[in-house]
Amino acid sequence: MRHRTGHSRKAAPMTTWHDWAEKIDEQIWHIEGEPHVQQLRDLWHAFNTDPRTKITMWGVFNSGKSSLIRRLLAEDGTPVPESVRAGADRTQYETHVVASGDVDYIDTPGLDSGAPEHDRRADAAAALTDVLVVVTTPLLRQAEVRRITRMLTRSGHRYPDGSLHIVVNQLDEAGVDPRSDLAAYQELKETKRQTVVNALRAAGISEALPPVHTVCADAWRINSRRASPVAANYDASRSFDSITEFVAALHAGIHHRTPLRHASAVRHWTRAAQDAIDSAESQLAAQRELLESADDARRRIGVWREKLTAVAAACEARLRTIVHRELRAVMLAAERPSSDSDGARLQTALTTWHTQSLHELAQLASQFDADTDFGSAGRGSVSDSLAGTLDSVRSLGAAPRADLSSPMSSPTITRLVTLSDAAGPALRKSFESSFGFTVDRAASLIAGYDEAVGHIATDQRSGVFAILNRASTSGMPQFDRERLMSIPGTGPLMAYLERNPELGDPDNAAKIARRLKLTNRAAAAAPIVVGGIVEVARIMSENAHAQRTVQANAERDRMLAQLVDDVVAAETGAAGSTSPWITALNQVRAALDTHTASDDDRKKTAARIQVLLAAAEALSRLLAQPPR
Ligand SMILES: Nc1nc2c(ncn2[C@@H]2O[C@H](COP(=O)(O)OP(=O)(O)OP(=O)(O)O)[C@@H](O)[C@H]2O)c(=O)[nH]1
Ligand SMILES: [Mg+2]
Repeated sequence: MRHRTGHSRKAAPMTTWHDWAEKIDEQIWHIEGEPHVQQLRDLWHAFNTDPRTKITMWGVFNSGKSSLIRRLLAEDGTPVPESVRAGADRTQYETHVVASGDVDYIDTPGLDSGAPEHDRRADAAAALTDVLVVVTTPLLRQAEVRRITRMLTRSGHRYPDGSLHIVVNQLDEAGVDPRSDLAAYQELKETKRQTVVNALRAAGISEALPPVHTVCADAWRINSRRASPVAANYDASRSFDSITEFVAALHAGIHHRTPLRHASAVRHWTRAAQDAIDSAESQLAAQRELLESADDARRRIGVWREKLTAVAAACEARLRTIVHRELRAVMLAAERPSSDSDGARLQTALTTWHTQSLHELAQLASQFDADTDFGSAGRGSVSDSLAGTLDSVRSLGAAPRADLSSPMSSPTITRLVTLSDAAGPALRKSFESSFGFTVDRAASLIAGYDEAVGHIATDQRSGVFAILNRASTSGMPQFDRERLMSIPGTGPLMAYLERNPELGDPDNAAKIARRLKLTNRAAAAAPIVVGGIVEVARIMSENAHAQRTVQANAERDRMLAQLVDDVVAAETGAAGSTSPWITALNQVRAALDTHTASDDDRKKTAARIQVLLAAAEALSRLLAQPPR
């Protein structure tokens, strides 16, 4: 909350500047934050609660500010303190306050001495004063005029009568010695005064031009080294140095202090607003640069992402080709009765694919890592965040290479693959066309068969089966029949096989049982290991081969496509897959995401830009409509 002044809020002009200052305060807060605004409030409060009238000397170094204060103190009869010294050197870097009666004279560091901090201090003091005395010399240079104009402008030109004096000092050194020709000296004084007035007018300080005094604070520097000069010490120049007139004008202007204080408030907050606008501009430049480089990074990350997608797509396409080729080989082998292809080739192919693909991924990650621009742009986090990923990708990439001969670690092998729903019905149909009866019928047939077999002792079964298998192709000779009768528990089995000729012999029954188990597992969407997939492929192929129908072939091809999809999905995209490929791919993706996750930062930057723009604009508007 803003500090209230001692004046009643009901006083109309007070309310006006007060509300205005509060609005300025609010906008500066957006740009500079609380501590800065609090400092401004404190400064104002300290100034405004001080009942003493502040008269501040301000001007370029060596113009005679300190000498003028020494003179004013001497004229007031106030002892001159040690701190207020006149010198040929720029020795003053601090602001000194010297009390004299109910007035405070404020001596500020000289301007344009090459220390911006001094200028800043002097300008700050100049804004918070009842009366500003701009001290200059007849040598008034263009740069000095610009300096004065700028300071007045940045304070909002708010200088009511009595609050601003321009003192042209050191007139005794302007070219004419007043002791030899007073008239010529007075003429020169007036000429110099006009020169200064014209220069200020030309610089735009035309309306309400403040009084311009031509004086000698310390003619011939007589008192510059005196520790504590008194009025009498200046008697030699009193007749022409115009200090008496200046003192009179100075004191006449400070009788009504309220308008002076209001003007001070306007100047203080105007100057603060100008500073804040400048600060907003430099902050805006920085924020925009931030935004640009963020956008640039985002574009380039986009390119990397596309590269990653391309690598992933190429690898996955290659996997599809490999799996298709291998499963097709399994199927074709199945159609040649002697062949005994298994999942080994598929496993090897998958291992090789992993090795190659991870290598490609690691390469891409390295290239990304080596994209030095990301590091040099001050966003080292890219490389940092990738480093871990790279390591793990590299180790993942290396592992299959090292383990090429050892058992495959691919999820298709180590984990179970779930056949999609489509496989179930297809397998059931395939079962029916293979055996001529339904899966359900097979289930009850096999159940009865198992029950019948159960009557035979385990160690006798293979002998019994051999006889029965032989019999199904060449009939059963008498001695075989007799042997069977001699083995306990064969009766029920023989009877069962005779009652259910679909079962054929025990070999066929075992085949039916195996297919039944597989089909049921697939139908229930149960997991099937890669061996299972190979087996399914073989069965489909055998079936198509046996039937030699277009329909059976189409079914086989459909099934092949289905199996390829399942394997590829397991390796590259099945939910929850722990395939090294998926893990590595996700890690690289995550690294890219981490870098682009600056989306929030970008939003913050964009929002900050809006805040700065709005606040700077609001301040400009407030400055254009200062309180009356
Ligand atoms: N001849 C002459 N010299 C003066 C007059 N007033 C000041 N000087 C001299 O000018 C030099 C600078 O005076 P200062 O009072 O130190 O000037 P300043 O503006 O306070 O200087 P900084 O504190 O460095 O900014 C000193 O040598 C003074 O003696 C004057 O009226 N006439
Ligand atoms: Mg000084």
